[in-house]
Amino acid sequence: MSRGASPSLECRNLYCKCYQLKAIEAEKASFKTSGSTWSIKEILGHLLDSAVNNHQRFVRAQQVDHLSFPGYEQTFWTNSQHYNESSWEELVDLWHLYNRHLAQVIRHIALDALDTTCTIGTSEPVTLGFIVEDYLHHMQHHLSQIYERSAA
Ligand code: NI
Repeated sequence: MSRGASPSLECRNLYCKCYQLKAIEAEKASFKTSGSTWSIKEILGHLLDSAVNNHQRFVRAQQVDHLSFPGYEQTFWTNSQHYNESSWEELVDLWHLYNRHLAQVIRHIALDALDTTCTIGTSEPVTLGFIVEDYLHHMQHHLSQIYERSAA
């Protein structure tokens, strides 16, 4: 991966996010406005689900010419793992360390592997490079959502 392509995964940046997340009180992190709306813990849990699914894509796509991989049903994933019962601090640590590892994975993807096409679930094929960018945008989107929610 070209250097600097994933600034949001740089160690210092991740550490900073981790610090900001831990500043949110656990009680606030588990607060649900309604049964169907995710709490802050569940949003971070969703980001973990995204991390573990994308981890598989990042690695598997480097081994083949074309990757076909299942999608994941996000509501089922968050509900079935009961993230609201998790310790907030442990959840943040898990998210932090997992992404530190993913930063290493992404850093070592060869440039030509970024062109490998991937079909995820029933979606149109996209390149591995797109999947990496999309992973980072998706993370930023939900982190902003968490910060907004925590400030409310
Ligand atoms: Ni999402």
